[in-house]
Amino acid sequence: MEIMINIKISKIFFQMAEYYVMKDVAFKPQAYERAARVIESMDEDLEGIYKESGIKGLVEIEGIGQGMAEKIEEFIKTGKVREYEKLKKECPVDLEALTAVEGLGPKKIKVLYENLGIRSIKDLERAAKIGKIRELPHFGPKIEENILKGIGFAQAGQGRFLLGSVLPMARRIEKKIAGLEFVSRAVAAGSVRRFKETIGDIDILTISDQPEKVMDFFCSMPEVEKVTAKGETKSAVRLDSGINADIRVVPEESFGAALQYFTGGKDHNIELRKIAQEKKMKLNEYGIFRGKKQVAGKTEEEVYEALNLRWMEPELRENAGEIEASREKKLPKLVDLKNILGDLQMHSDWSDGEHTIKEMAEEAAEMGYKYIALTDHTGDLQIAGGLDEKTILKYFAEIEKIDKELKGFRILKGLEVNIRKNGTLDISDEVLAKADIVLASVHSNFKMPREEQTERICRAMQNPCLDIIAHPTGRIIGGRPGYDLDMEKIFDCAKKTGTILEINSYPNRLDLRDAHIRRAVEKGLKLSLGTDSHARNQLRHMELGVAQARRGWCEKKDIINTMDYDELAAFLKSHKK
Ligand code: DGT
Ligand code: CA
Ligand code: CA
Ligand code: ZN
Repeated sequence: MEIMINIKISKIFFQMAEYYVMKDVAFKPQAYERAARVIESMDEDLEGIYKESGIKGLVEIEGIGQGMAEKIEEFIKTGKVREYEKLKKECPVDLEALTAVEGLGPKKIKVLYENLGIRSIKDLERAAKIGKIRELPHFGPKIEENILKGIGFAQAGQGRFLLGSVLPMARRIEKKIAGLEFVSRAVAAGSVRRFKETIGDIDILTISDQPEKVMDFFCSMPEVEKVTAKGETKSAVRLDSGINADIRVVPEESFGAALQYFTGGKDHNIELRKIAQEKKMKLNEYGIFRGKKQVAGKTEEEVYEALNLRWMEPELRENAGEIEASREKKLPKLVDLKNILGDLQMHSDWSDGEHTIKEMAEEAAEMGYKYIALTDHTGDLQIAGGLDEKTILKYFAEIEKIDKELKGFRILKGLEVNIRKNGTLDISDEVLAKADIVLASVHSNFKMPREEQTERICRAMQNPCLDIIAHPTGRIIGGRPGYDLDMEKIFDCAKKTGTILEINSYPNRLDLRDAHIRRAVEKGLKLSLGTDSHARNQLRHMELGVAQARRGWCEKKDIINTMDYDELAAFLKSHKK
């Protein structure tokens, strides 16, 4: 569950922290950042707390003082925080755009503004291209080069939204509209239905015999910020979260064809249209036609069948071999969320998580899982409260204790250890041998040359205690590209050593990405799913990882968390070669 108001307020507080850094104000940046983090990972609705117990209730939240609580109240009442608006107005630079460039924080941006007058991405790009940035103290040619790379990346992500934030909105709208008495169906089609990792806009499709009423309802939903077009059967709006949504009402006899068409992807549709033409038929959003006669269109299944194809899951529709596979009856039987029996990456308050081991376990048990792995950070990673070897033993003892208390539910003693620059792990084999499951990942030295970075990870995989490489490429969607890796080599090395690769389900990671997953499956590798949760509400992100796995053509057998506990425990003892 994502709570929209919490997300909005935490975003405002994060930005206020940055503005205060720019203004050289002491303490406030830390205070606002801390509050923003707490709010971001809360699973209670701030508005609910406020309605129930007012400012007093808000002040009780860790990290929220009186002043902060008043700003939350102001936002709930007016939709605005005046101090934030004022800061934004006073700040001469486009902080939001500039901080989106990897490696640029408010402190660096301040230096860039004061020395070179950089206010926007355009200014930044110009200065980097003519070599002005390398001359600044503490910058240098390497940072300049990274800024140029970062700009390209930040712009590529512009105007797109994470699936993880769009999905709850799309579903809420879908549900509201489907619930209207004059609507018989409402479905979010487009990239939302294909579960793409980022979404351009939301495309809602409905069946109704009173389209004008649907348009009125849609355009006056409370989350609509602006109506950009309102027609008889089609409308488009901008939502207050910044994303566009459009809606179409179609007749029942065309619904399947419309759903197929507006689900896309575009390249998949173009191929289908070619097939229709070869068969002397015409395919469009109203149906398949031979001359003037509609031969299919009411359901998606009949549209595909009219083309001698089998219906296929939306996640496959990217014109990446699925049409051939469908014709030859070789479509994969995709893994499903209900096949997942446990979550294999999460953090507790023993390192940088918000909740206790017990709270995480109880939440997971409530979700219907049979087991989880607790995988707190270790050693070198001081900022994330990494555990040293002595503390790890206590942490394991605590896990064992809680494991005994919970009936019908198991907790694996796990760790997420750091892969050092030379490919060794930051915890000794002696301690790792006491764990049930060991994840390892790169959390430092992101910018090593390809060969060295690849070698570093391959070397780590040689360690017999290491089970899983977590978030293998390190990319952050809209944040930074992954480490420079030779993925073929990584896959070969994983195969040779029997190492599992993770599909990290955190909304801005989704790492491995779909194309990598597909290749890993082709190579016969085993994959694991982990949410990388740092709070219990984040366990729900599993759905995003499963969607990514499906986009990578994963079947149940490819994912180790589909095994039951005993099978998995035995597998973890024997998979390394
Ligand atoms: P997005 O919104 O950028 O995340 O991606 P989509 O796939 O939702 O794309 P969108 O919203 O532009 O269009 C929705 C669907 O409509 C798309 O998946 C396929 C269909 N579509 C759009 N443009 C074309 C086109 O030029 N040709 C065909 N055959 N289909 C199209
Ligand atoms: Ca779309
Ligand atoms: Ca669209
Ligand atoms: Zn990590």
